[in-house]
Amino acid sequence: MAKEFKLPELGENVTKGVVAAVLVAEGDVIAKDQPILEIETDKAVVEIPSPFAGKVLKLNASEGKSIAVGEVVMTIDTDGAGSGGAAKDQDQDDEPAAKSSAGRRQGAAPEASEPKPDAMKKAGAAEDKGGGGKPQPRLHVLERPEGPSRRKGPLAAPPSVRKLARELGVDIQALEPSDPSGRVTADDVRRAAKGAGADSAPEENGGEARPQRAASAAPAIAQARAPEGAEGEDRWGPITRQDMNAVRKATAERMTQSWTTIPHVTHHDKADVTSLEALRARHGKRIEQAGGKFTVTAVLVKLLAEALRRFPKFNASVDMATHEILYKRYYNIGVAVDTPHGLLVPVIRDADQKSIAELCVELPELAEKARNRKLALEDMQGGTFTISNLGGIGGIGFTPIINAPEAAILGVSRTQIEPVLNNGQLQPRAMLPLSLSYDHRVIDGAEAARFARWVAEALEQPWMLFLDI
Ligand code: CAO
Repeated sequence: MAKEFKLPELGENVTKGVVAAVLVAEGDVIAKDQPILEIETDKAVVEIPSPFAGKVLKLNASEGKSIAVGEVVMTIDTDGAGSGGAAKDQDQDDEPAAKSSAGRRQGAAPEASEPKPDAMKKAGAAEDKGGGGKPQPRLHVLERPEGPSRRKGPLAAPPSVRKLARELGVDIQALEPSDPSGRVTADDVRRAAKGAGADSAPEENGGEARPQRAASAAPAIAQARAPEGAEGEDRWGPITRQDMNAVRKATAERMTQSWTTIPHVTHHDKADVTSLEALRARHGKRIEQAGGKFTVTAVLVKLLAEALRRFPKFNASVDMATHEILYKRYYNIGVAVDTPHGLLVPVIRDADQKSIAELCVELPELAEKARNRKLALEDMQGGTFTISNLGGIGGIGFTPIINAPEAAILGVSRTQIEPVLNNGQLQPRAMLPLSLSYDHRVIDGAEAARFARWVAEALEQPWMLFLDI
């Protein structure tokens, strides 16, 4: 009996992906749960296992092809394929990948993180649409396309490429990827296995092949490297034309979607964090002994969870189809993390139920996970509000873009010692700039000003948290 297999849901707000690798061919007899494709989405490579055993009759996938969720990926003949009847019984619309992926996990590559049943349940419960608490396919977080020059952490490669590297005895981390995204391809691995150097044939994507990275290669030199791609020229001079990879495309699409559908306003304020800085200096060591880092970001996560409870619109989503505002009664705070692979936003769940000390431990752990590409897609889902702290780098303010379907995002810039007039006296105070972008369909300016003031005052006098005012 011929059955169609459609691309299952890949995660919240993910409607399509690009085929990163095809792992089976037409005519192959495959087992149930055997991986058939790797699909690249905006934040992960998702391994898609087959829900059926049988013979692949038709494969509607090739590397680089874009596939939408729900589109037919393959047709498979399940008769006499040794499926023990299980394949025949399973309706293809019945979340096949989710079921199959559970089986696949047992053979998971060690670098991939295991979604915990609890976390999965919570992640599902946290979604208002689409997720419905269903388990997701196996996920591998992918490098963001900053380019190899900015890389500080380990290289990313899809599971099939890692497998090939293992088979050919190639150390992936010693490679210099030819793809501008910094991702290692099968060709990089094969070239390294052959011992090919810089004079190898160029990649089909136009990227130049390079030799294996010497262990001592100086990152400073890499940072000066120009973007790679096809050389050409426009009216004014020479240019390099570089293909956006799927990750960049998806990021561009999501940012455009948010910026063009949500009427953004950014409200600016400043918080006097002089006392908080003194507190951090005084108790930083104790938090370190507990395995954490006493940071402004961790304090903000806690304060914001409380602020969101008091200002429910900032913890809401808007549904324009039904003209409803969906107020969430859980407080999951996303934190933008700058990683060598690009921007990732892991989510701290139930931040309201955690102490600042606990958050001081959890936040660096999540950031580390993000930097090491250990985040599962679920770790980045179900957020209700996002914080983006650029203060460690610099700046006096910016316009953060709302992480839809959330209603607001808090941008934080660098704390500066400023002269502040206090009772007629100029005093040096540590001032933290706050940039609150909000969805003006749900939130009005006065509400945003009150919200930002509450956060600023709570940073100035944290004991406010204990007063119900
Ligand atoms: N003002 C001044 N200094 C700040 C600061 C601020 N607002 N915020 C952080 N810092 C300092 C910290 O004190 C720390 O200094 P020390 O190393 O001397 O202790 C240093 O910057 C690094 O901070 P951190 O990373 O250890 O800890 P954090 O909790 O403050 O930040 C995180 C964590 C994940 C938010 C941060 O590492 C990060 O990735 N920020 C970038 C977020 C980003 O890219 N946003 C843009 C999104 S839109 O494209």
